Amino acid sequence: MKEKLIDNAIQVLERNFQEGGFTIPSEGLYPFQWKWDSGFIALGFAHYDLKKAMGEIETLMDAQWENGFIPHIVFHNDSDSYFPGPDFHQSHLHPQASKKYRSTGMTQPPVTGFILERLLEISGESHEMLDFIAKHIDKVYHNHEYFYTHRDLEKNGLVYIYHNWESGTDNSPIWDDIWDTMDPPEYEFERRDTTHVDPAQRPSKREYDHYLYIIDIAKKYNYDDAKIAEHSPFLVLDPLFNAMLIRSNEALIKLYGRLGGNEDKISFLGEKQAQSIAGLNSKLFNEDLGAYVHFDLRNNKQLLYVCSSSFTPLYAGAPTQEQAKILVNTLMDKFGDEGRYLCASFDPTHERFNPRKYWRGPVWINLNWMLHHGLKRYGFTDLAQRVKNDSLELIDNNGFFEYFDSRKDNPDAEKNGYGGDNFSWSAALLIDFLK
Ligand code: 9YW
Repeated sequence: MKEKLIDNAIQVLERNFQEGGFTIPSEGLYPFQWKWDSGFIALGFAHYDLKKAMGEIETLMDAQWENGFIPHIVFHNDSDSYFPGPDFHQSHLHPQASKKYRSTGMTQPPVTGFILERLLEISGESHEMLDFIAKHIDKVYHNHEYFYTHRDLEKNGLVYIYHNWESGTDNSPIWDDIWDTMDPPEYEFERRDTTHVDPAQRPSKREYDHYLYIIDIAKKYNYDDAKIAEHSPFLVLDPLFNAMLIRSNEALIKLYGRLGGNEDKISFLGEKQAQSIAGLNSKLFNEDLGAYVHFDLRNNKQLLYVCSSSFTPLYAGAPTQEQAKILVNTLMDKFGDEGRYLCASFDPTHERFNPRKYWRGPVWINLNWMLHHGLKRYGFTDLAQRVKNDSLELIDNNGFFEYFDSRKDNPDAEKNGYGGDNFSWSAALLIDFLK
């Protein structure tokens, strides 16, 4: 079974690999390069083709803006199968945007640092990979500097996101509270995603109105960070986003140490790292819920929901051992029922849970990958193994889907795989799990 699955996963990656040297997440549905997808995809390639793994990161970093920002979608190519495309986003409005590529003016979780660290491991510490890292590490550092300079409003080491697409968890029920504070215009546009995927598994038209409206506000201010922080109705501290930054800081410190020199950078990152961990634990940990939660900066309150992002600080080594135990109890209590695969993307005991709809309940393989490594890091070996086994079983039973139903006994469908098929990070992370 193992070899067959790996072969199939390789086929998915090869089919999604594009001539320009980058990989799309899923044919038709997502026809461009996405930032955090690229990181996970590189891990899959690294197990059988290091050149492609390096190319994936290189093509992403090539679109970095002068201020260190890395966009969430790079439009290397044209395609009319996705909305909103480059004409809507208009990244050129920002004076420091890439002159080489069109992109979006928003970003996604900062995975690149820890991906470089994992690539070095997978390569067996090869000289080729070390040279590659030496060539690219300063760009990732510059990206972290960007976050701490422009996105850390309270100077407590926590960086904000200004759009739900920046979170990576696009239509999480958590954002419903923010949509309640807004009343965007009714946009007229042609949805493309619902021509590829059953609309019951995708966000609603009204949700899209909110997504587009926030982009319009950002465009009005030419994607200026300070103006966005002042005017965006969506301004959130996300535990997943900040955990990825912390985990990537840790990786950069380690990699700079390995390369030698760069003491000033190591000390900057070390200082920020301590602040970010303290910030996460004081501002985003909720004792009553026993989990990390999101913080709505615009309305100055914690958003009191538990979702798969709530556990990602484990992967970053941010919680104390005591907090880690609390997190595991919450995980088992709300998500861990034997009748369910781990880990639903939103609290299955909550009324907003929907087992079929995108980020409102289904299981996602990249979140499971981080959860697996986080649990291992804190010594919860059996539970980590369960998360890995569940991920493999879901893929083995259903195929390389984008997301999966967490119910083992799902009455609604024969298939439990939803969204895009032949999805790149599901394939890539399966390879990383199995190798
Ligand atoms: C969209 C590409 C992206 C992921 C996101 C996921 C989805 C795209 O697909 O968003 O248009 O809704 O939510 O995390 O990077 O795979």
